[in-house]
Amino acid sequence: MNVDELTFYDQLLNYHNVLFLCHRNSDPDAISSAYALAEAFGGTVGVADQCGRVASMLVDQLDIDVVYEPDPSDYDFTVVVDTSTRSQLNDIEPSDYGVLDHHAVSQLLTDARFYLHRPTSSAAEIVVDVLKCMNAPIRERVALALMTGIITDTGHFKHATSGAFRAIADLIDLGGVSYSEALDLLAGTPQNVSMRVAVFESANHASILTFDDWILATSEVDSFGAAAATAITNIGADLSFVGMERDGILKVSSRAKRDAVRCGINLGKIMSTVGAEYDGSGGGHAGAAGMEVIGDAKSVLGRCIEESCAVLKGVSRN
Ligand SMILES: [Mn+2]
Repeated sequence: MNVDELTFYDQLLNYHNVLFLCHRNSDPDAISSAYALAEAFGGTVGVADQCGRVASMLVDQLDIDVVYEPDPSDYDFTVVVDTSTRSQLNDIEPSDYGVLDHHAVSQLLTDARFYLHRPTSSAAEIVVDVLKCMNAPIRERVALALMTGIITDTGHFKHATSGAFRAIADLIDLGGVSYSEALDLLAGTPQNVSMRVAVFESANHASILTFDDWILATSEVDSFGAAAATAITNIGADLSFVGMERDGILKVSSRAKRDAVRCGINLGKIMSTVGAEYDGSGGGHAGAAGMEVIGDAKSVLGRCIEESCAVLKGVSRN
């Protein structure tokens, strides 16, 4: 059952000990959404395995209490936040759960008791609407966290909708914080040398295909696949697909420029289609998505390129 903010709020009042569960390798959007909800309703922030680099910094700086690898049976109810595929929860399988999510394709909705799902540019925007409908006071730390969630999930507003700007304005007004404070918080994330090396190497080894006016790139890395995919589009590719193989599982991160999305590319769909062909699953947004499969990297990346070319064939970017 898809519910609105008010019903979501009403439903949660039925429980006393709620786990707000974030996907593995949690990002600021997931952590800040779970944190804001846990503060507003009372409850616990859980993370399927670990936080990513930026989210770890948030947890540290804002002093957020997090339970890692929680057991849902220790709680009355679980709300899965900002998560589109089951595999993102590792082995954690809540039996009774709700969902708050913004991903276009979301596998978890069918079995949920209720869900608040809208295709916004960040989950944090939906949380802002929930807090507003509750008339909940928004503390400074919560406002700052949610701002970083919106800033990072929209790629510093590159993929922002009007709703993202509205949510930021609400957080400034209701939370009593400034936008620059959120930027300062993000700037405090330590630079990771091995990540930068991995990103350079992925660009160095990338295979580049031009198709009409489009540049499509594939590469393989040992780690930091998502950062590599982002970097490869930043230096000129319209579409990037980066494979990362570990323990027999191939993870693919993909990114698309706005132009490609405007011309019909939906990476969430491509990841979902190709993921199913290779005994795995995939999903995400039109411009940023991922999958986990079992298969040879060259062949899986090749299928991603084929699917993309089928969409772009004959499409003029003007
Ligand atoms: Mn998100």
